[in-house]
Amino acid sequence: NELGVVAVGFSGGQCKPGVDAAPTALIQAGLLTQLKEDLGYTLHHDDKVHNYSSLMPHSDPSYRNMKNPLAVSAVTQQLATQVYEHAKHGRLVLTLGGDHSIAIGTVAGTSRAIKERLGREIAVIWVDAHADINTPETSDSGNIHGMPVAFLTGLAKVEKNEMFGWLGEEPKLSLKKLVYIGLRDVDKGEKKILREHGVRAFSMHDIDRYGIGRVMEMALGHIGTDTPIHLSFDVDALDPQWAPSTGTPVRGGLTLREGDYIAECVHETGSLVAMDLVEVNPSLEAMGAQETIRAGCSLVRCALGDTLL
Ligand code: DIR
Ligand code: MN
Ligand code: MN
Ligand code: MN
Repeated sequence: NELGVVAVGFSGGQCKPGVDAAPTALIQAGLLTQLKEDLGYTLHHDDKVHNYSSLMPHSDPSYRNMKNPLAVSAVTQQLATQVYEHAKHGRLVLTLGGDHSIAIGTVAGTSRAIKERLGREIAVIWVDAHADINTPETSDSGNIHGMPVAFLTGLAKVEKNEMFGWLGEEPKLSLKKLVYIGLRDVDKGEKKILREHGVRAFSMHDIDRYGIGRVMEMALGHIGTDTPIHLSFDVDALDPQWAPSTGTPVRGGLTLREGDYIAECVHETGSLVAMDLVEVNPSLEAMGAQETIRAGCSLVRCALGDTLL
């Protein structure tokens, strides 16, 4: 039971400071101790919260509408290597963000390691209120945390190495191996992309209609058994009642139990190879920060095998 942990204190994929403080807050709340002592993992962690300060460019003007493009590209390239190094040794990789732009690095890292180690393509379960599949051209905000899926699937055009060219021409993730759960705030351009490519997506409407139990059966059925799974969990998938301290809260979300259930079901597949927990921002909502941190810890414990009985 080997677990690689990467703590990423990075907020450059969006505009609100504070999301970089999440890894420290989650660790101080006892998350890593619980994984070690209660769940029996052997941890591989450098005991650092990485801020990649040495990679920060002196000047980083918007480009093709993207904000902080050089910083996000450089950080995610380095993070991809960190995640790859854990995954190639067969470790489950837990990345604590940070905003969701960091998934460009984490998914790229697991994708490469699993291809090399097992000759397999990974599937990604993206749990989020948002689809994060804007291209630089469809994005209204210019925030790269709304674009990671477009970069990973090759929908967003890459350029020179320092403008995400390091991702290469080959997509890191197939649109057929992507499943969304929890969507309720999807931009017009994103809806068009999801429709045109037939991406499997379970919105809150589907969860209301079928219940979370059936939705997880269908989501995992789409992926198929024995496919390595990367779970990318944006805490804003949860209703603000459970996770108020996040940059872009959207009402009408998952209950904490539904979030935990998703994580438990993914654990039960035995196919989980990596998990990201992103967008916890302890500096927003002084009142709700502790609740949000507790919710984040719970989601991670459930995905890593904590059970109710
Ligand atoms: C919006 C919001 N779709 C954007 N995205 C967020 O900026 O592209 N993702 N908040 O988590
Ligand atoms: Mn680390
Ligand atoms: Mn997200
Ligand atoms: Mn989101």
